[in-house]
Amino acid sequence: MTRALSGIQPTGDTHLGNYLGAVRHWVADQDVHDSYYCIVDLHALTIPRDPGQLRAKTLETAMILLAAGLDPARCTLFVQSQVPEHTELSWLLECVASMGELRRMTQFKDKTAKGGETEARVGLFTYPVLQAADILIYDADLVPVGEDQRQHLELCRDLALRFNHRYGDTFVVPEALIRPLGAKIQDLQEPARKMSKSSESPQGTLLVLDPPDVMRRKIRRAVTDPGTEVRFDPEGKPGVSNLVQILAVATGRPPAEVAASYDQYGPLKNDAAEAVVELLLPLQERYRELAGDPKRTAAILEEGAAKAQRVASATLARAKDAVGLLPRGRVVG
Ligand code: AQP
Repeated sequence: MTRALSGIQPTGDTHLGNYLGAVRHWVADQDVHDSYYCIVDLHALTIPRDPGQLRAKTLETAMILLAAGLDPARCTLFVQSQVPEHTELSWLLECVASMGELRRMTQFKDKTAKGGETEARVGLFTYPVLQAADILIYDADLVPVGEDQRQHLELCRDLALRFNHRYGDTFVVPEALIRPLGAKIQDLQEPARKMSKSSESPQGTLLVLDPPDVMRRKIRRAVTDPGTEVRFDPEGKPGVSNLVQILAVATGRPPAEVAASYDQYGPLKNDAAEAVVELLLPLQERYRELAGDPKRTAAILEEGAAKAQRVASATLARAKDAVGLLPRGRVVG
């Protein structure tokens, strides 16, 4: 069975982009692949964060994933920092990665564009290597992600190939699994930018836990484009195409067919809003049940971390051996 691995940051409120671009596929993939999903809390430390909020968001994110349909009997769900092997492997990979390739990461460039590099945390520069460790440590064949992660996945593959070339076959070289539809949901107020947990656009970010009326309002107030024609053309009509895409994914229809059934923006917005409400209501109901019993989720995460650690420690031992680190208690002749 192929193995899949993916992660989500507890950096804020889980949104429609996370759900359509990643989480819904994770749920479907559980029965297709040996699936590992982690809440990547260490990545959240790359920018300033309130400790209490980070802890709360980590648990909340786990509950959202369970509410979306992840089933601990069919996948392994865990918190990254509870499996310390990730950070140890990350060091080995940092000693394989080059400054030049990390400097090319567009997310680093974007996030340091405002304040400059000097004040940026070193972790913001190196976290794509930790992400590579998150993936390689599980011998993952596939990494289901949204479009924004394509460059990081390329880096992960390069590091795996270079490590294998330098030290002998150690890692599985993974493939990014980016589905054509829903992989890039745009901000509802700024359709040129992707919907993101860390953006400063509350009206542009539709949260999976938003009350139905708030979801409806956000979609009805979504920024559209000049003219009145409804067509799926993400370059020429980014706002309308975003709504068409959301409705297409929510209803399982091709975007061109969805676009062809509207000749005004208003009805498109109404139908997109209703489709999203219908899509997310079951998740919200299950979330409320889970939120009433946080110990249940903590126990699932504990079990997930133990299972993940068994795989991670074996891969880490292989990698340490490959680079020539002396194992404890062993004399090498
Ligand atoms: N807008 C999106 N459309 C489709 N997929 C998306 N993903 C994220 N945004 C979109 C996918 O969701 C998974 C989890 O990603 P994340 O936790 O990095 O989400 P985020 O909203 O991007 O979080 P942040 O904190 O705002 O991160 P930055 O600032 O780095 O963008 C991934 O599979 C991702 O592709």
